[in-house]
Amino acid sequence: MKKTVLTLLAAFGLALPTTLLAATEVDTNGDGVLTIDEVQAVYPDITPEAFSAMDVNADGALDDDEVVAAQEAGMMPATEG
Ligand SMILES: [Ca+2]
Ligand SMILES: [Ca+2]
Repeated sequence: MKKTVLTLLAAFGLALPTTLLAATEVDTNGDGVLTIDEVQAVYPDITPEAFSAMDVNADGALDDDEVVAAQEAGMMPATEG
């Protein structure tokens, strides 16, 4: 699956930030946003308080922008490669 995505992206000449790839891996149900359950499954150290801090619009899930912002702020580890 991931290889297919990467191949498609390469075909379109797009460079996808590693942060988005990491988010895709964490998003186990593939709905495009990360719930606290999905986040904690990968990052058990992230507390509900930290999750709330990352959930800027307080809708109970992290979208791409929120994940990128959290990773840039060092609140969520960015998985490399
Ligand atoms: Ca999800
Ligand atoms: Ca949100």
